[in-house]
Amino acid sequence: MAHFEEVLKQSNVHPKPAGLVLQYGTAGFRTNAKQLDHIMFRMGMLATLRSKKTKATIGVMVTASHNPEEDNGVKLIDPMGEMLTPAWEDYATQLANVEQEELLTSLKDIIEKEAIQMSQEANVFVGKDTRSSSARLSQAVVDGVIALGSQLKDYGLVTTPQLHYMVCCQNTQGKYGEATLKGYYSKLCQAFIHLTKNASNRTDDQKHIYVDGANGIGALKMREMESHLKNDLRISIFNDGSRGKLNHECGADFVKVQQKPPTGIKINSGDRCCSFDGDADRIVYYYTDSQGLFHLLDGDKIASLISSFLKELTTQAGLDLVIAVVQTAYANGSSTRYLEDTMKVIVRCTKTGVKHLHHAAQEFDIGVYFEANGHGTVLFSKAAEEKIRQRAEDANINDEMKKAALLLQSTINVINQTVGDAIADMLLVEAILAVRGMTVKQWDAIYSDLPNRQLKVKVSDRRVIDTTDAERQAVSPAGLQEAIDSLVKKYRQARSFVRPSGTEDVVRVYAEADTQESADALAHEVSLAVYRLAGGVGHEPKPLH
Ligand code: G16
Repeated sequence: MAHFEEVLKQSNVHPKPAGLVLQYGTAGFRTNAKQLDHIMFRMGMLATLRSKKTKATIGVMVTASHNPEEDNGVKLIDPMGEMLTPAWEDYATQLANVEQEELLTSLKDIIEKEAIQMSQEANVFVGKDTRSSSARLSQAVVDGVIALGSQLKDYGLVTTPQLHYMVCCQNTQGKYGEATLKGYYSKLCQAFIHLTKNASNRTDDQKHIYVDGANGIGALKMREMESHLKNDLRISIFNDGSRGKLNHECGADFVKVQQKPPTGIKINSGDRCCSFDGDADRIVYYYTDSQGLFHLLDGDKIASLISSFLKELTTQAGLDLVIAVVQTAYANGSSTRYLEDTMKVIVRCTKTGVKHLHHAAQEFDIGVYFEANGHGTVLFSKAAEEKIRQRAEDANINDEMKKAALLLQSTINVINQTVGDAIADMLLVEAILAVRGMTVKQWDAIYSDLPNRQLKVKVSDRRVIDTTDAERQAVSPAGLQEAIDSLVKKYRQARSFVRPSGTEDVVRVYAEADTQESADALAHEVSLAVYRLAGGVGHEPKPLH
């Protein structure tokens, strides 16, 4: 077939380095940008096959999110704007790793297994972040898409969640919104303005937010959005990419892991700040108090704020809807206790990776899902959306119920339900604080985090670590879980787990305990156990103090 000749021709322009093997990780392929040209070309082809199979538009986003500037990666987006179905991750890995001469055989194998009609039309949306390698790599994606004869729309520079949004809009024939940046900004901003317009408790300083753009795409997109907010929110953007390096000492991952403010941001005590990551799908909040102490409000605290707001509104609107919060093993123990004991909402724990949380959240009327690192959103079932709509239009209810139902409708519209979205999440948090007249300190005080520490350990092959129970227990290498268990016993209110990262070549270690010294000591001791039992490379981990 003509397409296959074109594939052969183009694959010589995007050759695979012989012997290179890469795995589809937590959120797609991710490694040094120099190794990714063939992956991008091949993922362009896979997206085309997925589009033919689903008879829908598929998205391909070129980004390495929180990773350093020299890395890059690719995330594939399924028809409703969600992450690629895990069933196809195996095809992605297969196609990524076959040598040049087996490429056609591998493509034909996928076509046959999935019974794909090659005459079916295909459509692929492509987007990229601001990395210097992204332009070249997104061209490789485009070459792959065109080689298999698909239609294509290149959105150029967009945040990851914006591309997820476009894909969903396209495949719902505009029911979710208009598949343009203008459509995205106006939907979110109109909903935000609606939420805040009658917020009688809102103070002036609640109309001003400081944003660390991680020197990435989020900063550019916030600037684009500003005019749609019609001065309802003042935004001061730091780390906008004009000087600093992407994700370097700034951004959501840095702030969360280091538990300190990013460089490049000038703020006074009590100012409300947030940090995005490199592709603006994560957000964390923070402030410093009058003693100069740093306070982090991470994904757990954001989930707690949002779920309490939704519970209050559904109760006021007289709606009986089941609300659940989905977390991962990284969720702070205090947040889980607060949600279960004080808020009385259902809490679920899944493996790391938004695809797992998203899936679990779909089981409820309202599923709030957040990773502690600030990656999350809210999902409303179709039935829940319909009940809210009917209640808002019901002429026979009292004013309080009506107001709550209308606020719920606007809340749905300010959220990007396809995936975690730093911009949409920020607008939602800002609206909730405005409606409640709540300061960042009051929000922070809903519960106190247990002190915690995250570390990374380099090992020769991180796949030697295997986990179970939503990553809370290590099943291999032998002896590691026993070692962790006996270390945890030495400290009060302690918990620790380890897991191989799916985005970096490291093993991640998490520990929490009653004091910061204990959490730090436990994290260090567990790191040593990983180093010794899982084939650590380089120097032994040193104590933090
Ligand atoms: C991705 C995933 C997240 C995950 C993070 C870290 O985020 O989408 O769900 O928490 O990687 O994963 P790991 O610990 O496996 O490296 P992002 O924002 O980097 O795309």
